[in-house]
Amino acid sequence: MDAAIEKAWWKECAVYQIYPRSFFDSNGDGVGDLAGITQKLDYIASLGVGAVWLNPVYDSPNDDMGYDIRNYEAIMQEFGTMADFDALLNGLHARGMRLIMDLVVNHSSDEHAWFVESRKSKDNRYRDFYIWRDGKDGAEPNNWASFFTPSAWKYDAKTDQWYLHLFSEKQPDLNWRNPAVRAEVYAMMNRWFDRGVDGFRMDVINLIAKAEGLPDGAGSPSPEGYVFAPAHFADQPPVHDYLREMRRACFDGRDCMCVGETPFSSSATAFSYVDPVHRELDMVFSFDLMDIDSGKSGKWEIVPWNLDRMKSIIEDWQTALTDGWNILFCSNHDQPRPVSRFGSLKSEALRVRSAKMLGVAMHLLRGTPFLYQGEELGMTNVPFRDIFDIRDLESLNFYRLAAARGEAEAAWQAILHKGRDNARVPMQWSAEQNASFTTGTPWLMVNPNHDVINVEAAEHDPDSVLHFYRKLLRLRADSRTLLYGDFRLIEREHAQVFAYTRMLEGKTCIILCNMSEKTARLTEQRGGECILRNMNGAMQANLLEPFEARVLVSDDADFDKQRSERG
Ligand code: TEU
Ligand code: CA
Repeated sequence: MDAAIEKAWWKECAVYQIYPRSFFDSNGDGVGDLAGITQKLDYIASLGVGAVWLNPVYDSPNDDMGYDIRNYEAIMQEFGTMADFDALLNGLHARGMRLIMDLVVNHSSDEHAWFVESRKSKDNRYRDFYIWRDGKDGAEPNNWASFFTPSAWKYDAKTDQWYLHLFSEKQPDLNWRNPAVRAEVYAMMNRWFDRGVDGFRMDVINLIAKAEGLPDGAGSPSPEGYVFAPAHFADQPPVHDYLREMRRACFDGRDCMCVGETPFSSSATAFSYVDPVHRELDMVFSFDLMDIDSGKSGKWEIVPWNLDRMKSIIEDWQTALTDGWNILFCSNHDQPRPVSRFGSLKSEALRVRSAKMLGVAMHLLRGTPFLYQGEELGMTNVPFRDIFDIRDLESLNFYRLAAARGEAEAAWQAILHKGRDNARVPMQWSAEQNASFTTGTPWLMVNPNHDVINVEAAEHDPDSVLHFYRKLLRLRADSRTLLYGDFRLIEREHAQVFAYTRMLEGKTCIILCNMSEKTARLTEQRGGECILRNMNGAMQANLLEPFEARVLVSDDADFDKQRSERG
């Protein structure tokens, strides 16, 4: 069996994503920090994860919460010191866990020394570290919209030119065509590797090459008259050249995990990045599932998601990456909480059951599970009171523009549903004040439901999402069938059930998830021993209770052996 499978630690472990600003505050300033994470290392280890992905911790003015880096090799003052970083890294390694850093090199902060120099003059040696162009007829060089602002260009009077920023004005895009930029980035990455980090999650890495000549985008313009043009800045051919160069310069010879965040990539394009022949990246984050409830005009146009589409997306990615490897996730710092989005809050019992079901549905697929902090508690979206509770510039900019068009209320409803702050409120440690996240004033409000949803309560509740997630990850780790088995969709036409099998050398696991609030009748009897279920009570072979998840196994000697060994 092993001969047919290319095993790797980063395929077998689960990864826990920590948003440091909101994980735990050790010094009472209301902002999470590295020392706070170190204080929680035993909790993190107790989840059964093999690695931690830290959102950016580098020096930053925090225009985009750390995704605007001012110094790639200094720690953000609010998060602590490099000594705090080393203590966290050593603490993770001492517990057999690895550390994955967030690498944001499509753009830097406009306060980065490179950009401060670059904007000084057209002949400055750093001028070409960024993308500067003359205007056209007194306006922007092209019609591109940015993710966060109407135009993707900002005029700089000092040199009478415009610079490109696909995100905020304080996030100028780096010019990856410039070999000096690439050399600086690779050297910086190698210094972090030499410090002991175990890999990188690379922010929007498929956007680092822009189309030759920066042509205007086609398609319907935004209300402000700009066109969002990923056809000209996503998955451009030079990205492969840069990633292969990066692998040679940084990854080769190292036992590391390097994953890419690749918005807009199709599963076929994703495979071109993770194809084992070149293995530019080990795996990528897909957006298809995260955009399942986005309308034509983007994330703020909320449309109902449907199960048939979810099934076809998952089957597409599982199939396309059969010879590659998938990241399994439904939660991160940019996305609303999955239990609010795909589960049920109709009752506390259904919140707990549907949160567990979503964990089974996602994390027993073929790939590496990425859990986002609080997912293991079934944390929910937040009842923000008004726009003044919001901190994320993506939401604030969207709201301001919508309000100017008289659409404030519709924008507010969209923010409540899909604003990124939903996932960024403080981790809920207890029912105490501020959920025991801080003894100070939290930088972002704490969800009032921390009185019920918190780590302390979950530890004392054997039926909590937390205990279930631990079981789920252990079950996966103990079974080569769940780690490396093939994926096959079953119950394809079922309107309520998402189900699939994982098979390896005649051993089969059947994963059954009723994603609806009604009892579901399976189309065929599903035999086998039930080794995991997200609820107690009588179980009928071909009926699934609302939001019930069930894992069946057929004569899989692995489980018997592992279970008897574990006792
Ligand atoms: O996100 C990239 C990205 O595509 C997001 O803008 C996403 O589409 C949007 O947030 C959905 O609401 C990465 C980081 O994860 C994000 O936090 C940063 O703001 C962004 O890049 C810029 O660095
Ligand atoms: Ca702090």
